[in-house]
Amino acid sequence: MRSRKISKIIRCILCCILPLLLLSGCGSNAGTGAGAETESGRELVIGFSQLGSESAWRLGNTASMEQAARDHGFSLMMKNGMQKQEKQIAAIRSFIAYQVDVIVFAPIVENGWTNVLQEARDAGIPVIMMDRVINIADSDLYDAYVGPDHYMEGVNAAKFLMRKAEEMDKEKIHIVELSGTDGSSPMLRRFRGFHDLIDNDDRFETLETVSGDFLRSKGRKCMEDLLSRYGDEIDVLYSHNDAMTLGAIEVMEENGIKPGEDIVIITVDGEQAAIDLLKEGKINCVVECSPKLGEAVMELAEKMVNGEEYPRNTHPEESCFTEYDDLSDLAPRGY
Ligand code: GZL
Repeated sequence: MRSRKISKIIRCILCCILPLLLLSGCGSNAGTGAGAETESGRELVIGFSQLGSESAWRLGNTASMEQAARDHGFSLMMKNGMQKQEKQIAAIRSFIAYQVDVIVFAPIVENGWTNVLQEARDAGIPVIMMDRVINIADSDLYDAYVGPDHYMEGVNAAKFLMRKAEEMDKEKIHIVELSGTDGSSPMLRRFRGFHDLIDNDDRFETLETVSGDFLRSKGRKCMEDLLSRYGDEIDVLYSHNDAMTLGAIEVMEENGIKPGEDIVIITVDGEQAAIDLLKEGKINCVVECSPKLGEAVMELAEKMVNGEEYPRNTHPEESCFTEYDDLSDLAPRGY
């Protein structure tokens, strides 16, 4: 009995101190819970590799993970990959060395994860992929995915445009596209979902797709370049996230262009700032992508550790907000 108590105390100390040691020097933040026990009496430690802090969406996602870990009384050991896959791989390796109970990671890009996931598998640690998906030959190297369906987001963007085109009264509708981080699943799939519908319809022509890396600053820069190349040929902006859209809108307004009128704007995420602009008529369509994934992740982690059944894929419910909708009752977004 006494020795159980002592080992519990040691474990508690390790839970509190080791994460701090592991995190030191990497400039990231961590939400640490009390190292609570699951039903089976084990204290649950989650190693979480977040990919960066590039957008309000991402900050909302991090906050959701921290809040859910606190609610469940789990210890969350988080490392910020600062947009670098190598940093994420190093973080996952440190979680393996620490022998966390579950590894959660938001993969910055789709490729290049096989070795580190094999190492997690060899160590017997379950892995939850969160937010973005990967491209891997052996899909058994991760255990579950919690996150959106990025392909459907692209489809929803295209469906709005097809409806909008009916009232645009143009023979050809010229589109410019701001895409997200190259090689990332939201970039690849939002592109494909959109183009699978649009490219077969000769009303539409995509002038150019440029990567703004999901960053507001790059959204600005790309829009400046696009305007200097295509000027008022541009009828539509399709942007893979709100952060880039906000940057692009600033540039349009500086150039005397009315966003939402002179250029139809379709954006993805659903940050409060984008919804506000939709209500003001400066954005025409916001495809929702929810960052609030923490609760589903923690529930899954608990099931995994307790040996209960769990779903392989969990997608949050998402919708699409457009200028055709009554948004007066829309609750604050929280991100
Ligand atoms: C979406 C996610 C994207 C958001 C961006 O699942 O990976 O990354 O659209 C974010 O805003 O930075």
